Amino acid sequence: MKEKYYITTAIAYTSGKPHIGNTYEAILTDCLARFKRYEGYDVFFQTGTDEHGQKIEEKAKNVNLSPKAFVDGVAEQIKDIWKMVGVSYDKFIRTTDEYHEKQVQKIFKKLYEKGDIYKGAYEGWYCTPCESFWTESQLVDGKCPDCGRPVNKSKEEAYFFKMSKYADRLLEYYNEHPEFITPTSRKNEMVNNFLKPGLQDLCVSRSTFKWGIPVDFDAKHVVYVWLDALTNYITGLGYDVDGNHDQKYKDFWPADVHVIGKDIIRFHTIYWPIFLMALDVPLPKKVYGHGWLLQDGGKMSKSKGNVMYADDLVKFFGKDAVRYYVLTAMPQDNDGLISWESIIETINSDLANVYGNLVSRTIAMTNKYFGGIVKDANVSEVVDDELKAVVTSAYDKVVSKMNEFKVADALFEIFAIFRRANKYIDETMPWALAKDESKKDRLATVLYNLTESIIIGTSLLASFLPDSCQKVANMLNLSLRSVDEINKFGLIEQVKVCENPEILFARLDAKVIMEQVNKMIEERNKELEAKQEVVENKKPLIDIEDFAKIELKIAKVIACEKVEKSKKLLKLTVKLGDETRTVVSGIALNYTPEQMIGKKLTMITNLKPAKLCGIVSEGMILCAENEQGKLAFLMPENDIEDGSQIF
Ligand code: ME8
Repeated sequence: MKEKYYITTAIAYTSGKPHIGNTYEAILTDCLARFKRYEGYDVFFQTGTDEHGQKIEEKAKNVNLSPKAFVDGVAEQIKDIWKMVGVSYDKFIRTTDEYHEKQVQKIFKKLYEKGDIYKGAYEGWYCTPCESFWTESQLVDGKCPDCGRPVNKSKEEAYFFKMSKYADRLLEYYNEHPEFITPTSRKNEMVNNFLKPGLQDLCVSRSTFKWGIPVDFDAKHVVYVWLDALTNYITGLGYDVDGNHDQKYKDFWPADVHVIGKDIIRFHTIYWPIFLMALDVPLPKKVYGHGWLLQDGGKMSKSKGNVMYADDLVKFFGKDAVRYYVLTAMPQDNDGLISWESIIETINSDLANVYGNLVSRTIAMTNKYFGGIVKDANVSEVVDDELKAVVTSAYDKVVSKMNEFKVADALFEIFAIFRRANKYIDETMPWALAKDESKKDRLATVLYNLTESIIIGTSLLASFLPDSCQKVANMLNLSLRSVDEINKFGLIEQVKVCENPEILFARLDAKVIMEQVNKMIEERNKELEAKQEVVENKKPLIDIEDFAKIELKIAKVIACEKVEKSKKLLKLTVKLGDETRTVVSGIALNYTPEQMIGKKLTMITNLKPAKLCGIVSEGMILCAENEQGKLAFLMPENDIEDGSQIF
């Protein structure tokens, strides 16, 4: 029976479209999963979305959607992007899935009944308009970091998890499993910064917002995100608090590895194992914390039009080129850099010059010299052994790099085959052999060795660049080589390659591409600015009761004069049925007093009186204004009496 292997990504927040940094993690995990499948494991690969919390509730409100409708949209968008970059997941879990929600409620209750969760109070600085708690250090100049308004010291009832109870057991687990946290350098950070100073209890419920899984025995509270989010790794397999687990859970838990970013290592190596200890569930074998993909040396920010998204990149360069770039751009343990220019450079140097060129040259020469037939004529030379040694030693090297999550290094080992094969072409000079009829057999062997090298390298590369590798195999009219045969050089008996090979990775003209990219960024920035304006001008939704507070009536202008000392103001005397009032209005740049006389206008009649340039204004005239400052009054469409109410 195949050995089981369970691998997961973090679940992405559904606060918006994921950028290339988030997508990197899905691509990385996909390569690891595909390679394990290739090695012969029975792999279960889970990814998904983290959909609850106040931030998401707010985002939904900003676009006038219910939180569920909002996360439905983003989850679909994330699935589309994962598909676009070829993420071969077995399960996409959403924290709004009914099964997950039910289990989280049961987990919460179990831990409460066990005494690990208790009711306490969350203390901090509270911003009433934002309904948010902040710690002292989060405040900006003592004010709310979101809206800049004053905050009050406040307390909120909340449930807490007793983290400290399990600290010693966790330390013991670290010591017994030195590779639990990978890279191991991150372990010291956890021990020294969090465990040694003493673990703080973790807030696991909130009552100031609604968008979360309700605590079923205390309706005021929703489960606060990490207990909800982390448990996805077991609920996705069908873990059941009451012990009626699905077969998947029995087969695949504990996870072989959780692949996550460096910013959330603490949650995965402290809180997650402790939750599991409290539930009496075995701990995952490994947490791998990868570095971050950074743009222009800094963090990606969605508020700038230059943020890089996988779908744009795929549109410009294709799926496999994007996969190749992000995987090679990330050095082990450190952050990687991404820019449009460096992607173009990498595509040209590695994919077009090294791999694509090797494949197209080999196929072209096979067609030219042998009518497309690859067949060994057994005329070997010493240089062949060097090539074969590189090709047949690659698999073991790749496995060892992949086991250490050094994916960029694994790719380097595979490309060593292609580099060596290109050098082999230079060394053997097939075009020279072709000129000499007596060297025809040697030429056949050279092209045979090249084809063997390509199909072995391509089979190894298929976990990383699945589509391109399949295309290469098709062009060679060969199957990708299975793991049992990956080190066997010389398996092809005879094959006829395709006549007109497709160009796999065309060389890109950086200038042309960058012009297109800059145009796209410019347009994107314009769109963002326009959206920003809409958001800024947008007012919150109001109830009909709010609207009913405003009294609107038809007012007829019976007198009008300029306000002295003011360029903008006119003083209007208006008639509202039996009543006469004075209104000061900022319309003098658009209308003369004479133009105003006799007009029937819309007026707010219950505004508190205000003094403008010494004149008491007893209401407000409504008018529309366009971007150029042009005004238009709102006037009745037939001759209705002044004083009429507007509803
Ligand atoms: O953290 N480069 O979700 P998320 C590489 N919902 N990886 C990056 C990155 C970058 N520039 N930016 C983010 C969350 N990531 C939680 C996880 S798991 C139970 C809950 C990584 O959408 C980040 O480190 O903010 C994380 O692993 C993943 O993308 C999702 O981030």
